[in-house]
Amino acid sequence: MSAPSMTLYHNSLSPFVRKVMVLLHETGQQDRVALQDCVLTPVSPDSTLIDDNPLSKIPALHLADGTIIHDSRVILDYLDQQHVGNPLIPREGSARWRRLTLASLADGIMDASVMVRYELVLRAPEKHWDEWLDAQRDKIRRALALLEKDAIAELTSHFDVAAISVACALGYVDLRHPDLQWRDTNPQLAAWYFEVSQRPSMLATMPKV
Ligand code: 99T
Repeated sequence: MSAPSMTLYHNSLSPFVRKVMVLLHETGQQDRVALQDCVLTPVSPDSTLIDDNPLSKIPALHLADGTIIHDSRVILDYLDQQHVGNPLIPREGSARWRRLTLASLADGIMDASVMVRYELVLRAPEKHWDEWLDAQRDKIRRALALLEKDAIAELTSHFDVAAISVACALGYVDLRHPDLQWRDTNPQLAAWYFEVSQRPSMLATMPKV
């Protein structure tokens, strides 16, 4: 086994990082990447990361030649072009736009979930903006309802960028917002998630609290 040639700014609690890690596992590339752990929030940036990503957001990927790639969508695209197996992001055609749109919906669930998390843990309780929190939670609920109604067959068909992204979004909702009890209203999505959670790539990338 050769030494890792890339470094990934990483935290196991980040669903965006997890997408990258799951893709690495699914495509057999996990040994190519060294992990640089970061602990950060919007109000406490990571000083090392800032040199590579002025936004101080993870994930960011440092390539052997010094090139920096972010955000998670760009990293997934890059890594999916570095292996010889079947692509996990369709290269062209209507499948490409559909699968990327499902992945984008999942990213939106992550974004809203992270916003809620930051509001709840970083701001004093008396400053919490309840209307805004509810609006973020509504985004999550609506996105999950759409997946339940329209996307189960597509998610089941193969474990690609769309399915990886949805699985990581659900894992994060479970981690940070179990109060949403999303399984109660989305039983098919819950059954699908139960199945894919058993994949080695998902088991190997469980958040370490
Ligand atoms: O916003 C910040 O300054 C720090 N936050 C992050 O870096 C989060 C970590 S999830 N990452 C993103 O927001 C990346 C979003 C980007 N569009 C992408 O990569 O796709 C932290 C979750 C937690 O701690 O609970």
